[in-house]
Amino acid sequence: LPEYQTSTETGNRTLWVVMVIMLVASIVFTGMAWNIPVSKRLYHIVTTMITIFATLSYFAMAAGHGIGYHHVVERESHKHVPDTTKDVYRQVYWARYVDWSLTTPLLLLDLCLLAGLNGGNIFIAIVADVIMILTGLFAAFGSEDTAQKWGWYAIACIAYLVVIWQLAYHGRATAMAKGGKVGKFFAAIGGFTLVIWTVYPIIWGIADGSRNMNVDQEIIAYAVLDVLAKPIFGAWLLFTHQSMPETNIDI
Ligand code: RET
Repeated sequence: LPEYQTSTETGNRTLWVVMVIMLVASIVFTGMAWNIPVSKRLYHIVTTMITIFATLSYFAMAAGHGIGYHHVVERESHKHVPDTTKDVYRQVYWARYVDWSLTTPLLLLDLCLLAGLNGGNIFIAIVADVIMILTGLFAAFGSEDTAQKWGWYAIACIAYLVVIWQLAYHGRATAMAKGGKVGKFFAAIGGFTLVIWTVYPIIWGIADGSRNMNVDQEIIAYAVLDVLAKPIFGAWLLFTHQSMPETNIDI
């Protein structure tokens, strides 16, 4: 008999709660944008788009859309009889990957603008980030074979290292060059981002990768991370920007 790994009421309620948090953040960030001149709103616009995309993606997932089933054949060993196999179907929320492929480049754009990175470095960071998310999607769905799955995962991790290199090395240098205040703020919010983002592949490995976490636990883990990475990150960036003119940007 096949085994179905699906979310329950707990996971579903969590998805609705996060959707409301993302919606409230979008409204608050929009209100903040209205209070400053149009020419100075780039951080606000980018950040609001991030939470709007997240609102839509959480709405889809909570409503039961954007979900697929990943089929795996698990081998079961027995003591005195030959091994048998079991078909496992696990819910995978592909809506997340649609969300991440749009919102993680925008989050990086916020950080790149803050750091004052040049166009070339910004472009490398964003393209590497998109490669990370899409190869992560292949890891989640593309293959039933474990070795291939972890192969895609490894490629995604290499792309992630490229992102980190652009931000932590080049970004930190240009942020420091903008002066101590911006340098310190970039180090703080960039360090926060690095820690939060690095937990995503860990959760993925435990949940989707090795199925040691059930679907509800996975939803809750990503919910906490998403709230930190989007509304909390965004509020920190926008409030600091308003009180620190050195973070102003020319574009
Ligand atoms: C995957 C799996 C493959 C390996 C790696 C991953 C990294 C994902 C990251 C996601 C960040 C998401 C954010 C969402 C916004 O709220 C795709 C999980 C490295 C870093 C910040």
